[in-house]
Amino acid sequence: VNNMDKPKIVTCTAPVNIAVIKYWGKRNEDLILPINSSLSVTLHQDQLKTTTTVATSRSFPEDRIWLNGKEEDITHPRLQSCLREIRRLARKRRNDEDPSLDSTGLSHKVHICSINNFPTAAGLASSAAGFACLVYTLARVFGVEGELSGIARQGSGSACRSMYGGFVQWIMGDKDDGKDSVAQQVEPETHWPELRILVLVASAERKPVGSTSGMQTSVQTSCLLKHRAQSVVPERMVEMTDAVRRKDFPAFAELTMKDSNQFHATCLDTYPPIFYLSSVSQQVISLVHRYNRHYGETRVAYTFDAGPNAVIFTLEQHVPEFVRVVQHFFPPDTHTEDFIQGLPV
Ligand code: 2P0
Repeated sequence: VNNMDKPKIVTCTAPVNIAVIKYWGKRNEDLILPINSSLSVTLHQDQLKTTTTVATSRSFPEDRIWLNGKEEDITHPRLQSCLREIRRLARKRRNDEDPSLDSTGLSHKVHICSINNFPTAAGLASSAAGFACLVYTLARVFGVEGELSGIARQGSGSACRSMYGGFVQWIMGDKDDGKDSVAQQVEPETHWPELRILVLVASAERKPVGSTSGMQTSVQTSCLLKHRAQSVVPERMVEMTDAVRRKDFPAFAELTMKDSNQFHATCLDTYPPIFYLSSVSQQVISLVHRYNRHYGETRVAYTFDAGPNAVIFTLEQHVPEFVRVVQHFFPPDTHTEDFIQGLPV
């Protein structure tokens, strides 16, 4: 095999991010432009993450993709957007900056292989890590650098926030072409070392209503969502950024819980309504409030995305005790849902 025929192979990982000010609703479906800004915390690389390998070779007759070992449809419009945008930037770079760059490489087809180390589509932000990782890995393969969150956004909105570590905001922007709808780091991952995230998996099943169609119905039918996007989130973005900067846990925690609750309220205000929280989720919510009330201060916060699994924020010093409390009320090795429903009344 001569050098030209040798596949080029790059592997990268990208972590999940957890929104504390939620994204829900698009103003442009094709470009994935949101109706409000959002803010999230990106997990560490060694936790919930996607690992993606991209190989490129002149001997590949077509682009192909495998997700968790199963081949998927490469013609998916969002995948095509990401591939097209990366190849466009690669061509631009060759034309503008470095005409000596290997031009055959740009026309080579890719084989993409992506694996999550957590349940896919159970409301654990798998598309965020997935598209962030895809875009970053493709960029490395094709030698593209610079702002890539705008491309990740076109794969899945929340993916743009996983392009950065630490505390990240996705600025909604106001341009029609979406050029200003990008992610920006608010504080780096080193900013708040005491902050901890626990994921309480209430169900690892696929969610019944996907985020994309769920938020479409919400935009069409929920007046609460309109109010939230116009009159609530702008102020909360300022307050949350400030709480993060000051490492003010009670302020951060209270805003996080309120924003999760309002997001789920907009789901209930959607017609027909969408229920992502289960009875277990509701019990976790009650438990967190009882726990905080017991200490007379906000030590723990919950947030829920498009599924019943709770994401808990707390500080390092409270982790062992809170985990004991959770294990007490949700004993391991029981089917919690059956267990609770099976209790005598
Ligand atoms: C978020 N979620 O901010 C919110 C909170 C779920 C609840 O971003 O259609 O998978 O691909 O842009 O990014 C889930 O929405 O939707 C989401 P698309 P995405 O994390």
